[in-house]
Amino acid sequence: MLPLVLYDLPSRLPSNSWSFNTAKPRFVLSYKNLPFNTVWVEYPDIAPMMKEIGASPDKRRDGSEQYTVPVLSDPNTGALITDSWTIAVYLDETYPEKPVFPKGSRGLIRSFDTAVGVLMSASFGFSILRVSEILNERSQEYFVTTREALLGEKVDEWSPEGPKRDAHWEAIEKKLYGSAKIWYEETGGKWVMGDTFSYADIILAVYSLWFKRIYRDDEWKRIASLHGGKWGKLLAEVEKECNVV
Ligand SMILES: N[C@@H](CCC(=O)N[C@@H](CS)C(=O)NCC(=O)O)C(=O)O
Repeated sequence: MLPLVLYDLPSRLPSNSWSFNTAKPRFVLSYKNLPFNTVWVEYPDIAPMMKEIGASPDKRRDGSEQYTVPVLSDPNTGALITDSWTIAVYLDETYPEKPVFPKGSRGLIRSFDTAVGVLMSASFGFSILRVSEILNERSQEYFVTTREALLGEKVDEWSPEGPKRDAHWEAIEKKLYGSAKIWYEETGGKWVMGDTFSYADIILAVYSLWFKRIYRDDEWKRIASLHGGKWGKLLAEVEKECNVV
């Protein structure tokens, strides 16, 4: 089998990868023991490179188009796929061993993916401030400029120390607490689907990974120790299940 190719965003971190969107296919590939290589793409290079390889743009909620990563290329089938969800579905259909969508669960997990994304945006200003600090220079410039335009605020107004950042922390702690309680305590099992591991667990774990990578050590410790240490433990358990080092 030829190795698949995952297009991902680099950073200054020793681990390089940091994005939750690209971590989703990374975890699925590892879970299924599929060999893959990574092509690292800086933000300003995403659109030109994706056009060059013939990848489709992602559709935004307002219908406009944007080139994004993750993109997955599979030389075994010739497939070239944009978007973390579409990639997960492709991988489960093409390589059905060790499914990440247990029978009948795909529709629900699709809604779960959207819901968790909305939930995690509670700390948006603070999180993207930290993202801007770990990117390489070219990506950093692109990221700050595009996000300043999106938010209508300068980078130093995104989440300055004080009441605004405190509110971001309060929001994220509240949302994470509720998530852990509902999604894990309700099922009574190890995973969102009880005893069955699924893509839903990957969806949650990649946010823990994101916090761990982009936040400072003391900030990650604060997240990891919430709700009996749920977020730290969840990441470790999903990494183990997915054979991610
Ligand atoms: N729906 C997409 C979202 C992907 C996405 O937003 N990717 C970001 C990186 S984490 C991106 O490529 N952004 C391009 C840009 O900001 O120009 C997915 O889940 O794959």
